[in-house]
Amino acid sequence: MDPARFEDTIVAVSTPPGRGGIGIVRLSGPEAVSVAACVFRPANAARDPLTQCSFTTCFGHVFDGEQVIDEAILTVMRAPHTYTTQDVAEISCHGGIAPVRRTLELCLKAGARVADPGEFTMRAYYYGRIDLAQAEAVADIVNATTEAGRQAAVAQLGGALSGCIEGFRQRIIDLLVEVEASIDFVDEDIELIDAAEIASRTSGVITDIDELLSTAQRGRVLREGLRVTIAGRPNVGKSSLLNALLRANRAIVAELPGTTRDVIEDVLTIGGLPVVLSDTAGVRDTDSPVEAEGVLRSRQAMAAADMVLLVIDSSEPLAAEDRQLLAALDGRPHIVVMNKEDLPARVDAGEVARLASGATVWISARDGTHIQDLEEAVSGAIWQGDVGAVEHVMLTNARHQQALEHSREGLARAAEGAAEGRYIEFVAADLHEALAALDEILGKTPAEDIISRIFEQFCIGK
Ligand SMILES: Nc1nc2c(ncn2[C@@H]2O[C@H](COP(=O)(O)OP(=O)(O)OP(=O)(O)O)[C@@H](O)[C@H]2O)c(=O)[nH]1
Ligand SMILES: [Mg+2]
Repeated sequence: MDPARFEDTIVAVSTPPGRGGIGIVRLSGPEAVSVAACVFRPANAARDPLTQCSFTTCFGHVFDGEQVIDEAILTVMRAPHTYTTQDVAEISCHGGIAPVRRTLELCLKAGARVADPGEFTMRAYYYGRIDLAQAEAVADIVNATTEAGRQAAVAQLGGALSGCIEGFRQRIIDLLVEVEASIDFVDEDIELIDAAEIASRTSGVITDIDELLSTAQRGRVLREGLRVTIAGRPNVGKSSLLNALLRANRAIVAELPGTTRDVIEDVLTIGGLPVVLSDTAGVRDTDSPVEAEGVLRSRQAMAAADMVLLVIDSSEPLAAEDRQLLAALDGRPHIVVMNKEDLPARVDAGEVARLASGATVWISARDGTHIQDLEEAVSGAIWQGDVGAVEHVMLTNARHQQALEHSREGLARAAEGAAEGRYIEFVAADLHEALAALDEILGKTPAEDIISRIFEQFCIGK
């Protein structure tokens, strides 16, 4: 991050490449409006982009010399109340590849340079309009594929997480002030903070950090999707269930046991949650090396899953493989899916209930009956009955989670050190470490590599 580069005027196409109704070429920097004025001429000759008021638009044309390139609208936003805090100009032309590219080239010729990915947002961060966690939320909003993911990201952009981290910071700073005062004034006759006070205040912050950390699992689900694995012995209807949930003919279904040999994965939304669903090979002992490899992969997929949908054929008595699979669930989040409810039931439902702790849902994957009940059970199990609800403050980012854990360790060490009567300087050093970890989340002490890694993931023009 070279601050001198932020004084350049940058340009980028902010709309996706390809054909569309409108294509926006966006400029930011001290020369943003004058570059736009070189490229764009108002239809009303009395108007001049250089004197155009902030947050107004003007109709006109993009010109290359005397050649009209396209009809366009110019929007001028003047510093400091803009996305980047600098002057910003946007030229909205027709969204074809040719007009947008020509407009971009003309802006480059007029003195702008091509923006790096995420550079508009990086400027907003650099000039202090948003902190690093908010900048990351911008990328999350752009990338959100589900309603729940969008909601969490918007709350983060609005400063919900930042406010919470700031609260922790202030409490640590207040404590540090008193701890450091007792270092400085150790020989003087003033009341110093004691170990019990340090311990109780650090543990108060730790409790609140833990509460925030406890949202991380849900947060990860929002970003990466819930990994749901469909498992069961051969021929119980696993592939039929995948197809029923996807409402598509994705996996081969056949009467022959051992049809699916590999893990088949697809993505869908259940109750506003992104779900990565995988169908696996039926688990049984087999002499076929290919099927055996499939069974191995099934077991791996089960082990990696956030949730297992264990399918049982309700039209048959429970088999030894069913019992083994039920036992293998072993406390992992799961739902027992009693399939083929369209056929007469021959399974001992009581025995299944004794072997599994999770919910049981009866469906027919072939006919598509009660699939919705299953979907509700999946989202309900993760959100504990509160389907799709997004907490106001939520950790959705692994970087934030790591930094919080780091901060928590520093606080715990400080409390321990105070309790053991260690030198107060050591306690202060641990508190400083806890504080520095929180600063990392907000980007207060920017570490170059972290910042460039974050902004590299942005799309051009944001
Ligand atoms: N009657 C009935 N038959 C079903 C139902 N679901 C699946 N089947 C049938 O059961 C057979 C096996 O279905 P699949 O979906 O291929 O089963 P699978 O568990 O993926 O099997 P493998 O891939 O071999 O492990 C097919 O003949 C399906 O038509 C159902 O709800 N009712
Ligand atoms: Mg199958």
